[in-house]
Amino acid sequence: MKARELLERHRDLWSGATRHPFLEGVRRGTLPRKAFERWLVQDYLFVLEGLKFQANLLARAPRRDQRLLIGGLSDLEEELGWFEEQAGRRGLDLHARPHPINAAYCGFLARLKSEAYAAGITALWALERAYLEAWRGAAPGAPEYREFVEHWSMPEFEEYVLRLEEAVDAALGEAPEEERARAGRVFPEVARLERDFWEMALEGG
Ligand code: HMH
Repeated sequence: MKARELLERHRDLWSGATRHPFLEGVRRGTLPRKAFERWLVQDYLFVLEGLKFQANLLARAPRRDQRLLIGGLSDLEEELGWFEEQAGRRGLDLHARPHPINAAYCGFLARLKSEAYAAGITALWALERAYLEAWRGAAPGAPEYREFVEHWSMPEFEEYVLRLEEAVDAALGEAPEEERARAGRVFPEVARLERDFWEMALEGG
C-alpha cells in the first residue's frame, strides 16, 4: 500500500475534506466573518495540539525522517506566532474552549501517540495534504483571505507535503501487516475529521 492508493481508495471522503462551502466562501468572499473567526481561533488550538503530536512523532521517528519532522515543527511554531498576530489584528481571544469537533480531532491525534509510527506519519501527511489541497482550491481567494490561501499554497508547503508522502511510503513499506492496515484506517478518519472541522467553522454548532 502506498499513500497515493489511500487517496484513490477514499476519493469521495477526500473530496469532502478538501472542497467545502467554507472554502468556496473564502474564494468568493461570501464567508460570514463569524465563521472565519471561529475557524481561526479553533485552528490555532488545533495547531497547538498538532505541535505536541508532531513532537511525539519526532521522538519515535526513524533517523531518515528526523530532519523533515524538525523542519515541520519549527514551521508550526512560527505558524502559531502568525495566528497570534492575525487574532490580535482581529481582536480575537485565543484562550477559547476547543469546540467538541475540534476536541474530537485533537483526541484522535493524542491517541495516535501510543500507536505505531506508520499510523502517526500517515495521519500527519493526510492532514497537511488536506490543507494544501483545500486552500489551493480556494485560490486566489477574496482579498481579505488571500494571505491565508497563500500561506497553505506556497511551493515550500507543497514540497513538505511531498516529502511527508515519501516518509509514509517508506514507513508503510517496512511496517508489519497489521500496522499497515491500521494506517489504512487512519486515513479516512482524518478525511472525516477535516470535513467536520470545516462544517464546525461554517455552522458553528
Ligand atoms: C484542521 N487541519 C487542520 N488545521 C490545520 N492547520 C491543518 C490541518 C494543517 O496544519
